[in-house]
Amino acid sequence: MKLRWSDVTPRPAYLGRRAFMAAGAAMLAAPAFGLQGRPSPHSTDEALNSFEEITNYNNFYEFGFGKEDPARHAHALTTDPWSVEIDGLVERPGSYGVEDLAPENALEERIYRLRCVEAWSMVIPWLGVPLSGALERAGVRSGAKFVRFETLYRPAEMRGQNARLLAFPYVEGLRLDEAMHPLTILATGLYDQPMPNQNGAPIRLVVPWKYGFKSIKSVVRITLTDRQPVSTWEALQPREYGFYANVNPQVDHPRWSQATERRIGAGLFGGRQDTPMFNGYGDQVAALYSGMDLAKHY
Ligand SMILES: Nc1nc2c(c(=O)[nH]1)N[C@H]1C(S)=C(S)[C@@H](COP(=O)(O)O)O[C@H]1N2
Ligand SMILES: [Mo]
Repeated sequence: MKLRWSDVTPRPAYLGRRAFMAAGAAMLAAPAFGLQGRPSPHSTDEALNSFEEITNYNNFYEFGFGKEDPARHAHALTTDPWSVEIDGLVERPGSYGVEDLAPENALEERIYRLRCVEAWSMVIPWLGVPLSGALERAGVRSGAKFVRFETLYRPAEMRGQNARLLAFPYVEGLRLDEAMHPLTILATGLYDQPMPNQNGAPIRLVVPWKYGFKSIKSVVRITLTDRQPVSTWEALQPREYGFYANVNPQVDHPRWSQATERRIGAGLFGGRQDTPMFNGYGDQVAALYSGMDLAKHY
């Protein structure tokens, strides 16, 4: 299956997006934004969420709790200049530019399901590159077993950081084999456009078989390490947000079921659907966890 969003987006949604863009400063730039990802066999052909949905219903606690807060406040974030520090167990530690890690001419379109631990979901046409390539640029040293990611800490521009809604900076982590898996990407855009601030500009992680909170936004540091990182949500409540956080309909969150999800935009009453194991990516990723008790390591 090799599809691009323009092949699979229903016409009304596409027109909706054009109208949306025409309303903004981007008028002439619509075709000229120039970001075009190569189609990927990893893309789903499920119906896409609209650009409006993807950019107006967000979790990004650096800008507040509410789903509309990121759209309202993330414009305050300066995303250029930006650099990502890669350190720890690497051959070439240092400061990497977004363009070094995810060159425009290498971008792929990855249409992925996103399943939030809160039991809602979307389908998003990301633009990005495999994280593995970026890590290879820095040269992973033997002994590295995990990758730790950190989001920008800049309370002057990220108003939720002053409110201390979480222990900032936001931190996430992956096992090295999860980080090197071909489905794991660094995304720099969506719908053929540079990443909107509320979705984690200018560069964020996307790990489609895990709950959304693993897909850390606005990354400024990537550290290769021999120790399992403690992620922000895990530190807050380890019984609710484990390190692995693989989507698993059989392991309920202590406060709600994970068996089903509400697909955003699918309608107020008809929108619930079953959640598949590993968010539907089991064929590709189940082998990473063979022999592990997924009810214990959630
Ligand atoms: N830095 C940072 N990254 C974050 C979050 C956050 O609050 N801060 N929220 C996470 C959660 S809970 C989800 S569901 C996804 C949402 O991504 P989206 O808003 O692009 O759909 O981002 C994740 N990445
Ligand atoms: Mo989430």
